[in-house]
Amino acid sequence: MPIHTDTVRKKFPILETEVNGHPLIYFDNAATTQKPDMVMDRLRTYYERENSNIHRGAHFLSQQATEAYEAARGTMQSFINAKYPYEIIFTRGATESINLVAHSFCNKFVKAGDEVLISAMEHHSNIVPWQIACKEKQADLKVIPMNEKGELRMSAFRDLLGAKTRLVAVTHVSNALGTINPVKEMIELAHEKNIPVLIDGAQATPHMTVDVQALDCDFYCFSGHKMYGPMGVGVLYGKEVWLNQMPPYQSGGEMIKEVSFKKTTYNELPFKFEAGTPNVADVLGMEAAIKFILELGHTHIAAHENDLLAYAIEKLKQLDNIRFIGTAGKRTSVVSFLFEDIHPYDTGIILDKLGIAVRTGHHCAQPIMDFYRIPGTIRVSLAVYNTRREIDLLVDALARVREMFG
Ligand code: C6P
Repeated sequence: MPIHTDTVRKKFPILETEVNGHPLIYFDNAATTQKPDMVMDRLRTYYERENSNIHRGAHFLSQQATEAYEAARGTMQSFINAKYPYEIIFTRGATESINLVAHSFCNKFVKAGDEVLISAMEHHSNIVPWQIACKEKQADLKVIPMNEKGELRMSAFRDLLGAKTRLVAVTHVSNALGTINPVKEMIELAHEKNIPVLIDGAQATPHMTVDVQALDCDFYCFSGHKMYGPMGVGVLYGKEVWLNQMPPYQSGGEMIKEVSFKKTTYNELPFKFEAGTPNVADVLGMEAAIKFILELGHTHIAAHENDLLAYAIEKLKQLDNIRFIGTAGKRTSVVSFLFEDIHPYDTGIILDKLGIAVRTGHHCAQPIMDFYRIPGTIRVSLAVYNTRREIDLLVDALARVREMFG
């Protein structure tokens, strides 16, 4: 069914908030989405009736919680169509997932003089872990360049894939530009040279269906909180063949088979990568968020958000001195811009006074801002509960900003 925003919005009590005497308009969804009732209810039910440590106790609550946690792993598996449930590793989010691979994969497979390839439009979470890992291994970090529209230069990418490349790590959707990268084609090109590929899907899973087997990516990661779920929980998908060869990332309980003071043997997948007591409640909350998305349907969500995006761009174009940052042919849910003569931060402050939440600044993607030689942008990022009316109010507010600054 097409999205009926009045019905959807009723599930998000926070959207009734007033900010500075104005109804909240929440356009900071790429930072984190708001949470529907069913996610909050799931957290409450878990702590009220099911709370227990898992994989440890023989008692009723522990068994029940273990079953729920492992069933949630199955939900994640089918959400991204992974082949096996044990290819799903629960993490704190996209950042931790990337750190896990950067640490563990590079430990095993990268040596001095090798290369890791990332792109010019990565979030800091998909830059810094590789910088650290490459420094440790005396390897080189190479960058796929992009054009003025904010699209990756595919011919340069082809040229960069070489005998020394050990891994490609690239974002599916840019958080600052909204660009959807041609990841399937990139994976094919890398695989022609037997190079594995990690896809940062933090900004993709809320907006589009992801099929890791169809993509044939080697690693894929996402965060629960950007897709209507709780904070502090996320997923790393990894192909069995890689995960089995990689050493543990963190160590302690759960990730071991047997421990003596002389020697420790490691647990099987996925537990080898899930040291310590896991975040059971938030995993279950993320499962509820996935059910929320699947009930609405990615097709309907995308249709709604694409309509809003096109509408927003058309309306914003009418404002004087506006410069769009990121005009790729394929994009989703994000419009980034600034007034040439007004600092984005000043614009953000005024919007906030009018109850409108946007993100201003570099969006944890400073190299993109350096590329465009700008201090930052105003980023409007959309979710399923946003409306055309909210965009009209945003454009009115921006017109007021223009008036104030002349
Ligand atoms: N981007 C934004 O406002 P975490 O923080 O681990 O959930 O996600 C990190 C991350 C990784 N990759 C991409 C493409 C991202 O957009 C993010 C988070 C937020 O754009 C917060 S900085």
